[in-house]
Amino acid sequence: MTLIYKARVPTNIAFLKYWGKSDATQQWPANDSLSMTLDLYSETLASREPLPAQAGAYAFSSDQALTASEAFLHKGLRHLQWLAAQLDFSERIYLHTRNEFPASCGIASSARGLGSLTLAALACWTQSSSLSQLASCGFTRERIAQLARAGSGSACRSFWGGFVHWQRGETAQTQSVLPLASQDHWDLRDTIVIVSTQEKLISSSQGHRLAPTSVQFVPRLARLPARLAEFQTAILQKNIRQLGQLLEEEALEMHAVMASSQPPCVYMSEATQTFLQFLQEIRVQKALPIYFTLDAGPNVHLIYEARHQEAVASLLKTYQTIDVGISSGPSLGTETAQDGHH
Ligand code: 2P0
Repeated sequence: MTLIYKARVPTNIAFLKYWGKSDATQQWPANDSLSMTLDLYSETLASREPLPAQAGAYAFSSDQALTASEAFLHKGLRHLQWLAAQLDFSERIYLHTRNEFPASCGIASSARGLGSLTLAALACWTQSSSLSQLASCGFTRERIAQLARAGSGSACRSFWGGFVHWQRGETAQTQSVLPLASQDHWDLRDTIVIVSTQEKLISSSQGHRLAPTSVQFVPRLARLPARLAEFQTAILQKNIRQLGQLLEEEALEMHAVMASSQPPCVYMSEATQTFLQFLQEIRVQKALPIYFTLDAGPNVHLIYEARHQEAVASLLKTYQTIDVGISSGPSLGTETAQDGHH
């Protein structure tokens, strides 16, 4: 019998965006960010025994890639090796990550992917079968989030449910992640409209490096503290119109920084523009409070209150969509398998 540690970590959508780093080696963001944790997960299975590779999944050992096909392999393997060296865990472990929705669909999967990889590896190395057991081994949620951050900055926000604030702090060492409000606070939804399933040409890490070359980067940083306060108020007061206005302003500003970087990174496509025009029209016609935000890609996230779910679905009948609610955060458990098979 093989004991398998199973970590599920959700993704998140940034309301206030992390775009640009003050220090890439210490993974220190140039600004605070704020996100909503989404009910869309990556699951990583970890074991001391080899795990069979399965279609659509990745498997790693601490020193060798077993199967993989995408950029995630490189990022994940590098992170696993970094974790082992950082924490002095030399035992070889096997990991197998799968995304609840295919990563090939162009949906940012690095926060949940790197988050679940980190959680599963730590559970396996410390033989912890729950989050509380991990905490008693010295791996509190805060510490796990900080370790995951090294793999992918946005992953640190995925360790809490609801609405989450990543504070950059005064120094790289004093940055922290704080929950702003729980998943029960406000029943918002995110409908992701898939306008393109193409892999992006410029990785987020490259994009972060280019951000400071935009003339709009420094003026943006000056505006962000005030915008953060407004976002916090809109969320705490559940003011959807204020939230919507801030979301759109922020998403377009991030894309303006991207597009004015040298060289430019253009993540929006013609299909994105066409969809945003369509959204503007239906908003006028139907007077529906539905707002958009964007990630580092062409797909559109529609944020709205859950009571409008049916109306949104009927408007988007001809589009490919993923409709998600708010997550309560990660989970950790164990299962057993015969001879390393599961
Ligand atoms: C965010 N994004 O706040 C922003 C908005 C994309 C657009 O964080 O280099 O994969 O691993 O820290 O976290 C995507 O970047 O970058 C991202 P690294 P990450 O969600």
